[in-house]
Amino acid sequence: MKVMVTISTYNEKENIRALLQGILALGQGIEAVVADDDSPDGTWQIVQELSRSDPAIHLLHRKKEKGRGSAGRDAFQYAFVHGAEIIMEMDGDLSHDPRFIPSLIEAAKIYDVVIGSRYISGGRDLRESVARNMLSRLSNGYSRIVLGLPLRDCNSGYRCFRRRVFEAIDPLSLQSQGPSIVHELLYRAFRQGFTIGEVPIDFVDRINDQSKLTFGRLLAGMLMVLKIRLGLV
Ligand SMILES: Nc1nc2c(ncn2[C@@H]2O[C@H](COP(=O)(O)OP(=O)(O)OP(=O)(O)O)[C@@H](O)[C@H]2O)c(=O)[nH]1
Ligand SMILES: [Mg+2]
Repeated sequence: MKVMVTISTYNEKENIRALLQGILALGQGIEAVVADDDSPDGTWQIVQELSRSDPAIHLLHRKKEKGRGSAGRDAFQYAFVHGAEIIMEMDGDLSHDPRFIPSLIEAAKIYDVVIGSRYISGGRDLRESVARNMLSRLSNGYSRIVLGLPLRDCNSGYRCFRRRVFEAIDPLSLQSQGPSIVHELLYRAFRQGFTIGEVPIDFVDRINDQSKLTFGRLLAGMLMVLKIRLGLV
């Protein structure tokens, strides 16, 4: 069974090598697709170098378009057209540990969509900042209520999809330019009746470099969730 893990990256040079090595070390023939937006720090060069010696690593070096959403869209599309039966996504900053990949894949035997969840029993948000932790919970509660999803972690970007999800939802039809692609895809999968399960993960502070989250980004994200609910996205 072909499994492809998609990772969007922007300035993750301190993290991407260790992440890719962690994925390959799982030793299950899992392939990785990195969609990088021409990161000024040269993240894409590291991935390019690794991809030359390992055919399980694929680089999408995006120069025309920028954004977490469209990068995710392109990576899903790549995995889909390359025949992946299981298509995963995770962040590229080591806040998602590859050691949870096998449990997500295992749960995909039961569910069409599997969420790596901080907010179910056994899942943890281990970030140091209590404020960030609280903010994430509030923002997650908002997403759950606005989208009407009977799920605990609606903001998680650590997820696993069976191929059939993308047979029903064309990756190229995803509209979000930014991080709200997480909600757009989840909401559409839910509305189409796909089964969705959650497995526990630990979510940790991004390793190396500064957080890119700002108050403005948070508000923009909340607005996008509302637009998704209203069918404007
Ligand atoms: N290709 C691409 N990837 C992006 C972009 N913005 C963020 N990412 C990547 O998307 C993933 C999630 O973004 P993060 O910046 O970690 O978002 P976050 O976890 O909400 O916030 P912090 O980790 O606190 O900064 C990471 O792998 C980022 O490198 C972008 O504009 N383009
Ligand atoms: Mg992060």
